[in-house]
Formats: sequence, structure tokens, C-alpha cells
Amino acid sequence: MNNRIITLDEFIIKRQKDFSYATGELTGLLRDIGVAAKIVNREVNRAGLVNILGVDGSENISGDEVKKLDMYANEKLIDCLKNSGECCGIASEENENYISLPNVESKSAKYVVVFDPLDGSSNIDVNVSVGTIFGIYRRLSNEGEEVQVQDFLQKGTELVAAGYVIYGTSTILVYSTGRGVNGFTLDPSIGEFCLSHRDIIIPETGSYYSVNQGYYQKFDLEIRRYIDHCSDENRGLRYIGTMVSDIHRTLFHGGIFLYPNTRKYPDGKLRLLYECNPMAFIVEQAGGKAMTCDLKRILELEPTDLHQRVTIALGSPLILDEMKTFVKRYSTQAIF
Ligand code: AHM
Ligand code: MG
Repeated sequence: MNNRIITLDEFIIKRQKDFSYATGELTGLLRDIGVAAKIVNREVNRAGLVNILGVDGSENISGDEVKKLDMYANEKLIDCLKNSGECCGIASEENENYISLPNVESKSAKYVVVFDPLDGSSNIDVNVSVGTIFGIYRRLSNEGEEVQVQDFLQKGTELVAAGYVIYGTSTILVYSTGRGVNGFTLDPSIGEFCLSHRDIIIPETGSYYSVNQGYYQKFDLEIRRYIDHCSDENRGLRYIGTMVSDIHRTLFHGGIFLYPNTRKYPDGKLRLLYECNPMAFIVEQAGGKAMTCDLKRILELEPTDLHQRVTIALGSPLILDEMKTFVKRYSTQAIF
């Protein structure tokens, strides 16, 4: 048996050779994100000790409370990408506007990066896992010029790479460049992400459903009927409240993750650019399906706003087909 450790850096470089046109920029960018993830991981692990837990006091552009650690993760990711010279623009869930990187090297770079620096902020100060989500697009504007909003408002089908990091019992980075999905676990003793989950495939079906059932009365009829069905089938309800963690479990154990519209969030809560597209890309690459609760493929949605929210349902392909049937059957009926 071959027990040789393959580090994230080694793996990324090996994969670069699969693309004859690759110049190494994407490779560099993925490595920089890996470095940023290690820095954020260090702070997440010692957050309780260094007084960066708790509420920062401000609200982010979407009106949610911002925690101190969110801000820290946001700054670290921006710093790492700014210094990399391999990306010309950044859009973060925590910033109202995109950031154009002005130095000469960055201006001539061909990629833009979108991210949610610390997903699951309500879980930060109670020691429950949180995550980072990222997506990489090729710019549409001319190299050498400042980036424009259109560079970020691209459909998920245009993603060059996407991934997430989960800061859980172990820290795991999962990413895809459109040729399957691989996962790397951080070995703290050597400070390296090591290949631990090769060619991840989501189970065709699964016995868990993941939704905030507390909002049941606020969901549309078709979604309530589908949730009733999951319960009738004795499926287990699992809901952490950190999208990254709930989808990570779904990727390995199968089932479905849903965030439908509610009265508070009439378009859904999760953001298309920073959360839904990258996670949908990973799930599809692993053989799963990802759609809105009114059955549009997430990756084909045309973004119109940097902070646009959408409903989402993703997971095992057979389970998503089943949900589709329920939505089609009940969505035309009046809700009483
Ligand atoms: P955040 O980016 O502010 O952390 O919000 C996104 C999170 C997701 O991780 C999670 O799926 C969802 O919000 C939970 O929301 P709710 O508490 O309404 O169920
Ligand atoms: Mg989030």
C-alpha cells in the first residue's frame, strides 16, 4: 500500500500539468487561499483565548450582525489575495463593494475571487464549526485595466474553481477546478493540508434532510409537503446552521440541504455569489444536483447584484429529483 503523503501544494502543481494552457496563476491563487485558510484556522482555534469572539457591533451589507472573527477572516483573506499578485479583484460577503487591486502586477492578473470569509457566524462564539467559501472566475474586462462589476456578476457555470474550508473537529479544505472534487485535511503537526478524500462522489440518495425546521410554517406549501414526506419516510433531521458544515455532511452521507424563502427572507437567505454558486459547483462536480426551491439550476442563474440572495436545495441526485416531483405537484395549489 502506498502511504505517501500528498500535500495540497503538491497536488495543485500536479493538476496544473493537466492543463496545457495553464500559466501557474490559478495554481498560485489556490495555494494563497490554502495559506489564508491556515491563518484563519489558527485564529478560529484560539479565538476564545485572544478575545476575538463576540459581536463586532457593526452590521454587514446584508443586515446581519458581524462578529469580530468574521472581520479578522475577511482581512486575512483580502491581505493574502492582495499580496499574491495573481488576482485582480475581490468581492467579499462582508464588503458592500468589490475591491479592485491597483498594483501593476495585480491589474494584469486574469482572475477575480469571490468569498464568504467566515460562514456560520451565529456559531462562532459557541465552538460550533464554521467555514470559508470561495469561487474563482476569469475576468471579463481587459487585462491591465481596473476590474468592473461584470467581472463578478458571472454565472456559476463560468467558475474556474471553487471550494470551501471547514473548521471543524479537523480542518478540511475541499476544492474543484471542474475535474472532480478532492479534500485535504490539515495536519497540525506539519502545518500542511494533506490529501485525505480523493475524487469525492456524493451518494445517489441518503437518509438525512437538513433545513431550519423552526421556520416550517413560513415555507411555501410545496416545501412543507416535501418536508412532511422526509419525516414520513423516517429520515433524520440534521441542521448545524453553518451551510459549509451541513453541505459537507450531505456530500459524504447524502441527502438534501435546503434554505427556502421565508417571510423574513422572501428571496431566500443565502447569497448567490459567495455561498450558493461555489457550493453548487462542488456538489455538481461530485455528481449531485443544486437548484433553487422553484427548480432553476443554481449555476445557470444570471447574477444581477453582488449581494443577491436566492433559495437553494442541493444534495444527492435522486433526492433532488424526488423534491422536484413534490414542488411540481404542489406549487400550483393555493396556500391556506
Ligand atoms: P452567515 O454567512 O452570516 O453566517 O449566514 C449564513 C448561514 C449559513 O451558514 C446557514 O446555512 C444559515 O445562515 C443559517 O441560517 P438560519 O439561522 O436562519 O437557519
Ligand atoms: Mg455565509
